[in-house]
Amino acid sequence: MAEESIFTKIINGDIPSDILYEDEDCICIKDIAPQAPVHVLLIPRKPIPRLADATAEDQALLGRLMLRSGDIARQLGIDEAFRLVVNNGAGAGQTVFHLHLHLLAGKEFTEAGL
Ligand code: D5M
Repeated sequence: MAEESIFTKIINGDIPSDILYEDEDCICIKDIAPQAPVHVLLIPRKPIPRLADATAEDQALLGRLMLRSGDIARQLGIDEAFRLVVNNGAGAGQTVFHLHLHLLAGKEFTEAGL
């Protein structure tokens, strides 16, 4: 079996974390190394390693994650301007191989990167 990701450990409560939001599908935590004044991670409980590993079976889950990101942005008061980022693969900067959406806001974004 593949080793548990740090996010699975957080989801299981094995590593303490400030959970801002959670439901049956996902949790939302503050990023430990924020790249913007607001930087949270939306993490599905299901440990899909990379977006490219998601299958048709995950279609509804992926849709719900997108909808949740809008809800969380509203809760955080950043729904007028935020950026949603998914890094897929080490070459794209992915360091934790458990799918997660970066929700970033509070600064001016001028290009496609973080
Ligand atoms: O993003 C992985 C992100 O996960 C990166 O921005 C740091 C963050 N991270 C790593 N460990 C933790 C813990 N323990 N709490 C909160 N945030 C964490 P990637 O897209 O894989 O580069």
